[in-house]
Amino acid sequence: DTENVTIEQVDYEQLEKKAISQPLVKHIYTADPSAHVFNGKIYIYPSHDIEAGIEFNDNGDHFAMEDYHVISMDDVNSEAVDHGVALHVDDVDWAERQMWAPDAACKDGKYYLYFPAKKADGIFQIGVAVSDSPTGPFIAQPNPIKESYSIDPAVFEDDDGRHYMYWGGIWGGQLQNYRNNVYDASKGEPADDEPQLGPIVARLTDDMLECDETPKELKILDENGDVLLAGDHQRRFFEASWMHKHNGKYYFSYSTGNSHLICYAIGDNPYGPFTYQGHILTPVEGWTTHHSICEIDDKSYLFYHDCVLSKGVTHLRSIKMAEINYNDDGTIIPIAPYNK
Ligand code: FUB
Repeated sequence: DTENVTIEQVDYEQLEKKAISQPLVKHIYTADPSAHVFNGKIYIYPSHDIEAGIEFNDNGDHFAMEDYHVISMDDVNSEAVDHGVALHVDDVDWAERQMWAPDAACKDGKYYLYFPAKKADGIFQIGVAVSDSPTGPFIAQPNPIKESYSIDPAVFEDDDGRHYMYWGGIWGGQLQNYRNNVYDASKGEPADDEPQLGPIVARLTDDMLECDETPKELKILDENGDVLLAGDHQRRFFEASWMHKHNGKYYFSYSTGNSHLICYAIGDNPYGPFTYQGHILTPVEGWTTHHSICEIDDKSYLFYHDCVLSKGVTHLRSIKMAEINYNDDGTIIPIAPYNK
């Protein structure tokens, strides 16, 4: 657990040597990498971390990002190329601040960047911006996606070409202020012995710009078929939704937030229910952990981030990638980000 380790106690040179992978880019800080293969090339859509001089708090105000850069790689061993600013908050009519974890999708030759940001009233919503190129520049729609709220959109394309957006995050991500898609500031996290707040999913419209149905809460079940409890901090959903498919099964993965794990659950369709399986990544250096999983040339890769390059500054992160493997029963072999 990294929570109580202070910067002074960590030997970052040693940690860098022990890291199973190195930052993909070092000239800027990047986080929350959403990776895709579009037209045979790897594109990564990360957050672009900056130092805004805002003190750490549980709302995450110190994550004050202003724009997105797209990173591309010809293959898993090639250089990661930064394509510059793809979208800036100043060019999004409805958004005021905090451009958090994005994702992207491709349909019929157009590229869609999905991103959360706070409006002037301090409430997060999710927007979409469109481009003819996977690297942007992206032009934002004038309004956020109508039925969206909270943070961390992840857009999954199923084999039939339909796209689903998964989202949500508690604490700074504000999901605890919603019940049945309705905002209620008086609501908070459920009690420890009550069912957790699940992530949200909705199929997208054919034009990729809106939800095509009323958003639904995903159920993540324990080994007895019961929804994980809100007090089960080692397993409950916190933020960082991701969906991928492997051998016909649907894998929903996510961060447990304050216990710093990337976990996953398996289901039979995009809506679940999903049954908890275990963790994929043990804690990284830094408070947040956020990932994506992408199949590239018949191998599976975990894209993730840590704070080793910034020597533990929790809002100055660096994206990394590492191969992951499956057991014969479809479970994922977990990885640790640093060798002992
Ligand atoms: O990057 C800002 C926030 O930190 C993301 O939206 C969360 O998932 C966490 O990684």
